[in-house]
Amino acid sequence: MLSRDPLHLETGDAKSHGSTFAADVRAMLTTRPRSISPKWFYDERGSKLFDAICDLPEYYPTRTELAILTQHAGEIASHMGERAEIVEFGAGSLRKVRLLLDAMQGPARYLPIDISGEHLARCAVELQRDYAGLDVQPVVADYTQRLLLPAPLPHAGKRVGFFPGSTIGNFTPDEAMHFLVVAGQVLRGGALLIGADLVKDPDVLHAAYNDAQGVTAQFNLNVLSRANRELGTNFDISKFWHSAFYNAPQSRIEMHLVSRARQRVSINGESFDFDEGEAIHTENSYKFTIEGLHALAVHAGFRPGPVWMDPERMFSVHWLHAPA
Ligand code: AVI
Repeated sequence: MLSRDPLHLETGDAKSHGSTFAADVRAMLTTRPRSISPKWFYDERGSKLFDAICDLPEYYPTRTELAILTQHAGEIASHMGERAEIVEFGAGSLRKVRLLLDAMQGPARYLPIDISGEHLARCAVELQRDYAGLDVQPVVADYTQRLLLPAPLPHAGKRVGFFPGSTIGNFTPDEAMHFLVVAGQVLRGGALLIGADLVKDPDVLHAAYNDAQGVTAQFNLNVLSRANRELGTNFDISKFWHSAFYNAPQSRIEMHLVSRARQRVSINGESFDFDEGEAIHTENSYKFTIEGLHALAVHAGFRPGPVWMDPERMFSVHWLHAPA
């Protein structure tokens, strides 16, 4: 069976994505202190750089979460029950879900949601090839907006959301709450399986975002290269430093791009100045305690269930019961 054509939902297609990048880059240039959303990291090159980050020796989250999912897949699958439907938010390359599908009892349907339609369609076809009996329905949408998903199949079991990778940590607290409320609405009566990176030794965190090979630096700088490619800006990439540090009072890694010199950047004939040392804030990556994640979930209407962790308590995977 071939994968179905992706469903395109109005909440965010490729076009609106493009024009908003232009607006966000302009807002970053015109507003101080300067900042831009980390969602703009993920063009084709940025997605490849992120995949490379996931394989770095210093970047523990991906391999730790994979180990947790591998070790506990059977138990997680028993919570899902028979004929469950998986909805994956920001599905990316559809790698982690395979661990769940392999352990599940007759999964009814898999709905991967992603903003990047072409990549999603390609990965969905590959997955469909490997899981011939599975109903795969890719959905192209911005899952951070309100979501309207296809109705559950008549004989399906629970609808279970899957949000791995601690991507929730890249949201502001308000965005995280908004995401959980929206997820609760589409998962009514089901559950959410969510990965959350944990608070830990700041040296370990620092190394994870300042790798020796400089891949994270390239990933960070890619947002400026992307602006040059797509919007015709003239950022001189060699004139910005990658800076990542742990802000302990806020429990988050912050990434910035710091101007190495006084410089001028232009877009559509307009010029903007950067002082030496002036920074663009590009990403927050919040780290959680189990209690903190539970408090957020309860506030959004979820009821905490089991939590799975690695022996060093580096990373956590949570089962959250969705509102009825
Ligand atoms: C996708 N996200 C959870 C990653 C993180 O760790 O916050 C993005 C990332 N940024 C730098 N390295 C990885």
